[in-house]
Amino acid sequence: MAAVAAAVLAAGLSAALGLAGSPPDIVVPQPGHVSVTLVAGSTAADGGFNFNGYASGVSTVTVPLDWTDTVKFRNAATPPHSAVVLPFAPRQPAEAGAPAFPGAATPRPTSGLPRGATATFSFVASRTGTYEFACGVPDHAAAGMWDYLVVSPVARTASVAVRAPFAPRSGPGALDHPSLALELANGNIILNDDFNQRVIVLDRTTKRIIWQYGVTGVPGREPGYLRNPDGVDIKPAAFGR
Ligand SMILES: [Cu+2]
Repeated sequence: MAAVAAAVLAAGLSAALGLAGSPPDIVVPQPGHVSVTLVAGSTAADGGFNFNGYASGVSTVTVPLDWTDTVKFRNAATPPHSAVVLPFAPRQPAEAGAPAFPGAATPRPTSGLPRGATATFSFVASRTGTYEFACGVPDHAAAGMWDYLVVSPVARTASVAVRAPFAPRSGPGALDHPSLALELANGNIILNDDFNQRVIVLDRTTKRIIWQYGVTGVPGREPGYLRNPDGVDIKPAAFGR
C-alpha cells in the first residue's frame, strides 16, 4: 500500500496534475540503496538558492528506513554551495551544524564547493523522521536553499515528490509537506497534507480542493481533526457493511 502510494505520488501526481521541472534524480540500483542527484543552483529559482530548481521544501525525497543513501552533489552556480542532511527545522539555521547522520555532508559544508565542483557522500538513513537537504554555507538555507528528506518506516522504495506549482504558497490551497497521494477510481487525487493536519481530495481537472478532513493547521485527536496525518487508506466498498 505505502509503496504503491509513494509511486503514485511521484509519478501519478506529477503526471496527473501537470507538474513541470526536474525533481531530484533518484535511482534505486538495488533494494536498500538509493542514489540522489542534487544540483545546487541548477536554475534561477529562488535567486539560484535551490537544489534541482526547488527551494524551501518544494521537493521531498522519501527513503525507507535503514537504506544507504548516496548523494551526488554538483554546484552549477557561481557562489559556493554545499549539501548537508539536517533535521528539518521550521526556522532554518544560519549555518549548518553537524549532519543528522554520520557522513551526510559534502566536504567543509560551511565553505561550500566552487562552481562546477562535484562531491559524493553516503550515509545510512538510520532514524525515521523529517530531515532536509540544506546548503551549509552561511545564510543559504535561510534564503530557501533546502528541500525535504523523509526517512519513512513504511515506504518500500525511494520516491520523490514535488509540491504542485499551482498550489499557492499561502492561503487555504497551500500544501505543507504532502507525503502520500492516491488516485481515486474517478481520477481525483486524495492526499494527506501532513503539516496542514488534513487529508484533501483534489479534482483532477480543476486542481481544486473538493473535500477535506481535518482543520487546516490545527492538530487534534478529536473527531474532525488530524494530527500529522502520514497516510491514507481507502475502505473497500464491502468493508463494514
Ligand atoms: Cu548555498
